[in-house]
Amino acid sequence: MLKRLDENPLLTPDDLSPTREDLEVMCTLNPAAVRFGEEILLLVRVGEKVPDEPDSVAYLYFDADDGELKVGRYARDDPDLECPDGRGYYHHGQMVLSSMSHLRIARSRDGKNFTFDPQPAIFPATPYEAYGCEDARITKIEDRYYIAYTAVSDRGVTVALASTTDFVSFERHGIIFPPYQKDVVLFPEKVRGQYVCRHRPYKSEFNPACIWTAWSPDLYCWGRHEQTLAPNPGTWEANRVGAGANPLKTSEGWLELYHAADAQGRYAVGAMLSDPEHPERILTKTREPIFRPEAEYELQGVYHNCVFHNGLVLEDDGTLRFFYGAADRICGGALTTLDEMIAAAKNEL
Ligand code: MAN
Repeated sequence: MLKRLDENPLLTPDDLSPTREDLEVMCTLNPAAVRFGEEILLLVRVGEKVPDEPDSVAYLYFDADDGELKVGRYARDDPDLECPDGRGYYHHGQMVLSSMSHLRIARSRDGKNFTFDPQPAIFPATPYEAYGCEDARITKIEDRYYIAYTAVSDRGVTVALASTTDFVSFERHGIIFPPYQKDVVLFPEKVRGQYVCRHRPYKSEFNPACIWTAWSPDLYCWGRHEQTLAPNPGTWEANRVGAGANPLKTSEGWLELYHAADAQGRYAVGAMLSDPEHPERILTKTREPIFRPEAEYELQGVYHNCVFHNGLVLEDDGTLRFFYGAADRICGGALTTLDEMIAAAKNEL
C-alpha cells in the first residue's frame, strides 16, 4: 500500500558539504515535508561529526557562551566509555551523540529529485540546542508554517517551536515542552476553539513512551494533557510509540501515521484515525504496521532496522507523499493515497 520510490535513497550524506572543513556529514535523516507553491520541501535533519580518530572518540557541541561549535573528546580505551550503537556513547552513564544535527531544506519539483539548500535553515543557537536540532514536523496554520523540533543539550531533550512564511527566514519561539519530550506535532487548525498537538514524554520507571494530546490558546502554553496511545506488549509496538507527521483532516476523522518500536527496537509505521472534535480519542488504528524496514538502506545504517516517518504531503488529487528516515542515515520516500491510508487505519486493506 505504501510504494517505495524508485529514486530511493532520495538524499544521502554525499549530497551536501559539511558546514566546516574539519567536519563530515554522517547522516541526512528524518525529514519533515510540506508543499510550498510549485515545490515540495523537506526539512532534513543533517548530522555532522568530527572524522574518526584512532585513539579517541569526538563529539560536537554548540557553546552558547562563545557562540561557536566546539569539539569534546574521550580516549577510546577509557573504561568508562560505552558505545551501544552508532548514535552515541555513554561516559559515566552520560550520553554524548556521535553527530550534531541541524535542520536543512531540500527542494524538489517532482517530489523525487531533491537538492539541498547551501545553508542550514535552523542551526543550534541556544544552550538548549547544544547537542543539536532534530526531527522536525511542519504544520501550516492559517498563513504561517510552524516547525516543532527536538532540541538536545545537557539541559535535557526538549521541544522548540519556530515558524516561517517563506522558508528563507525563520522566527524562533523558544522551548514549548520541557524535558523529557520529543515528537511534537501540531494539528493544522483549532479544534473546539483551541490549538491541539500530540507530544511524547519519555518513559519512566512507571510508564513506557506514549503519545499524549495537549491543548493551547496560543501555540506556546500547553495544558489539559491526556494520554492517547500506549505501546502494546508483545506486538510490533511493544516498546514505544510517537507521533509522525502533521495530522490530516478527513471525512472519517483525523488521519495520522505514527512510529512504533518493538521489544528489539525495530521501528515501523502505523496509522490511526481520531475523533474530529475529540482528537484525544482514537477511533481505529492498524493492527499491523503499514510500513516496516525491508530495503537494504532501512535494514543497515547508523541505527539498523529503522523507518522513522515525520513528513507527509497530501496532493489535491488524493495522492499522499510519504517521507521518512531510513536506518538513521538517509531519506526515503513512498507513495500512497489518502483513501488507502484511511482503509489501512480501519484494517480494511
Ligand atoms: C528516536 C529518535 C529518532 C531516531 C530513532 C531511532 O526515536 O531519536 O530521531 O530516528 O530514535 O534511532
